[in-house]
Amino acid sequence: MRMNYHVLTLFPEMIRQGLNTSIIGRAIAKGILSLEAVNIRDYAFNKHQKVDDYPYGGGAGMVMQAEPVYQAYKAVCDQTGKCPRVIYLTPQGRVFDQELARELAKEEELIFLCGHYEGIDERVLEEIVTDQVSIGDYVLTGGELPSMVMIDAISRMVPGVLSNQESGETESFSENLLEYPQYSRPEEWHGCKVPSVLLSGHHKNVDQWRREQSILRTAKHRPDLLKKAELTEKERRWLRE
Ligand code: 6GU
Repeated sequence: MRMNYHVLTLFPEMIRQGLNTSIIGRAIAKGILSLEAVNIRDYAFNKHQKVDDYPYGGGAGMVMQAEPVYQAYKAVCDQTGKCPRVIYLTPQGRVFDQELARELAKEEELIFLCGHYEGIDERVLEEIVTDQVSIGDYVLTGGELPSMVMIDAISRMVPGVLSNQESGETESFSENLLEYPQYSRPEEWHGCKVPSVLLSGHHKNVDQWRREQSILRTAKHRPDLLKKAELTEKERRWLRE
């Protein structure tokens, strides 16, 4: 089943250029994903193609008007014959994580609504938005980069997007542990040697070392994740030592 993304934006080129390379570009070329960037400006209802206006009540900046956003949304619904979930990218939303990526990867159509300026008229948000999502606690100039971040994370959970070789990674974060360190040739670089266990050929020892490294890294950099991670009682004791 193909995943069809529709991104409503004032900067469609940003979306097309940002997602046409690497793994996502390859999946689009293979037909596992489709990506449509809808220019909200094409649905402006005045001859100057203006899509923003001053905020009622005053204040700085401009507000994106309801009608062009609504018409762009309606065009996607008419074209697909469905009314897909609409994800509005906003710092006010629920913070995006791997669990939400996994959930959204099960949909067949997704609409992303990218705001700009001081935001979008609340009335159209109330009428069409099903999910408000933020990608973290910092402020960006628009929803385009967050929508691309979400599309990347969701797509790698869609069956067929990653090759067999790549798909070992689909489970990594579900364990709530950070990745172990990786090394490649040469054996010594700038006086630093590759950990000897990785050269030993003992697969069981390699696996155990990697597991320990993952746990240590998580404890050091993301102790919050460790609470959710599934560690054995033995591993928890070892970590306390
Ligand atoms: Cl979704 N939008 C904007 N403008 N800034 C953000 C964000 C979204 N998530 C984090 N910062």
